[in-house]
Amino acid sequence: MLPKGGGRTKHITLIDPDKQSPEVAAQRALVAVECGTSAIFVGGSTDTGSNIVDATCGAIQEALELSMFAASQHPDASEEQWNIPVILFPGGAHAMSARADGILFMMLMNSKTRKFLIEEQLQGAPYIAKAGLQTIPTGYIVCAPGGAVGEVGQADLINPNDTELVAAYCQTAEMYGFSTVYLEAGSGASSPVDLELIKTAKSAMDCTLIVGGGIRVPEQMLAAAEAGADYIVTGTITEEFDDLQLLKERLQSLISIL
Ligand code: 1GP
Repeated sequence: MLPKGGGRTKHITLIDPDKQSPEVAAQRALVAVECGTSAIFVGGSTDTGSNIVDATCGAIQEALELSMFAASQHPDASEEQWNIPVILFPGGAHAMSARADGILFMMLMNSKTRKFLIEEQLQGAPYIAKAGLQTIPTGYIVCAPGGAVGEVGQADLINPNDTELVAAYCQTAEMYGFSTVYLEAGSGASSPVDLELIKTAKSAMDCTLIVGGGIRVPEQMLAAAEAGADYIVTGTITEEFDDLQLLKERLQSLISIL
């Protein structure tokens, strides 16, 4: 899950279950898939309970299955288009669902508290094992400006000139055996992750590199892709459109740039 795309950057849509009903989340996810997104992350807000996360994962999975079935009835349609993983992006051990396909099993590497370095993981691991969720071992690194996740996660933020530090974090992630590193500027950040940090991270390790936070326009997508992101996550823009046609146009303009 989340392999490097052979040089081509892919897009991931983040759905925060707290921001809409499960039905609307499913509609938004389908629009994102139509536009070419490669995976759906479900999570974000720190206080969302497992019941809402589970209902949202279930609604998205059902919608994807229905679309896949509908495509199978049309010779010109592609079933494979709807074969998209739903992956938990948990704010903690309280936000789980067995109806996801996998989970970003994250260490918030630059957190100053044990809670996000190891304690939430200890709480979540037995559930994950029982549910049989595929884990994606991920070094999660919060960069300036950091937003809510920086504050809640008590992150020692990575600043744009901290290139040696971000390289050391990436090397550490790789030495731990993590498959993936996620450079995060914070949801709704006023500016995305600094491009030098992305370039440095990319050249410091062989892990899959995810970048997200504050990416809103095609130019920012392109710049992050050229700097070396394997996957770019957007979340907030998906929440801004109640009109699905407008959402489609906005996401198409972003994803088609890749
Ligand atoms: C947040 O990186 C994601 O965890 C997406 O950020 O909501 O700013 O797109 P946005």
